[in-house]
Amino acid sequence: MHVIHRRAWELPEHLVTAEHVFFNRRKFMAAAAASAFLPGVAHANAVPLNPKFQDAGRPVTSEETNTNYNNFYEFGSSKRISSIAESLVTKPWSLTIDGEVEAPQTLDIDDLMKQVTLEQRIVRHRCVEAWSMVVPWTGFPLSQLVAIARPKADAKYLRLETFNNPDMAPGQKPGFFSSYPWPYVEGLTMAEAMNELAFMVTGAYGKDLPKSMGAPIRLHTPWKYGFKSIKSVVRLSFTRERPVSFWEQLGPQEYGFWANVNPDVSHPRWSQASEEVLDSGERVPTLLFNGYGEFVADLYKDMQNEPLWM
Ligand SMILES: Nc1nc2c(c(=O)[nH]1)N[C@H]1C(S)=C(S)[C@@H](COP(=O)(O)O)O[C@H]1N2
Ligand SMILES: [Mo]
Repeated sequence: MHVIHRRAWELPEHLVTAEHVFFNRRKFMAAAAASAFLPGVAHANAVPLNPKFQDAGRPVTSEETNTNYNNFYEFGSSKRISSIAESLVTKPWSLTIDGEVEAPQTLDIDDLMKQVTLEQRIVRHRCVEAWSMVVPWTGFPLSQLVAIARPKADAKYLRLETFNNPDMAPGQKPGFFSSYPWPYVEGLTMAEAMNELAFMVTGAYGKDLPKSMGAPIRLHTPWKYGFKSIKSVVRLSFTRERPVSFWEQLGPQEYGFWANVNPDVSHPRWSQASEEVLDSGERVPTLLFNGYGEFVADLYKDMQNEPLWM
């Protein structure tokens, strides 16, 4: 965002723009100047950057890299699924909320968007495959969606589910991946879901979320390996039983429920000690909880017998 500071009467727009448009533009420019904006990112409207997440300690990964290096198995196992993912139909889109709630409901995403407060966050994303990037998300804390869902006191877990439609996702066609247990499922404890780091993402780089990144709405849990960050969510179920996630069902020795980032606990087939930072050409040491321990370490302090790191 390039803001030119001039006095209002010096602005050439004043001469050519209708007064109400001029006024709105001034308001927008004031908002843009007041909140810290991402350099070089175009903003359709002024979504504030959460000051707690304005610096990920590494440069933001380029949009070009991020939209062309994705894990989205519904569209195949390649990282370059962005053009195939264009067949994902995101309008209309609704979220079904069920399980242990006061009243099950189906929420149209446009209605949901009117009920939440958007913010931007720049956060690190660490895939279990030992690569990472830094992403400027737009979205809202998952806790806001939980409040809308009104779970009952006996809800212990939140189970999230992706669409299942072989007509728009070739990976879901019978025989494409033998025995993959579609739809993609993930889960969190209620305490994790209420943690301020758990984020529902609706945009990236100041724009609507690209299909390859899980449009129109996906989860991001930056302290966990990337597979927890389920894309293109259609259903949230509040449960008493711990959900079994997609990768856990496929390979429970390799992918668990907790999946918290820990450099000292190797994946059975590779080390997690370091990661390749996409775009940078560098490998850096991986951080416990991906560096977000101040927000989440307390969640696990009485769980030493759980396999927290896979
Ligand atoms: N529905 C669905 N969600 C998914 C996946 C997937 O294959 N399907 N892959 C996961 C993995 S392994 C990672 S690393 C992230 C990748 O998100 P990105 O493509 O936006 O970087 O999405 C996660 N969410
Ligand atoms: Mo991943």
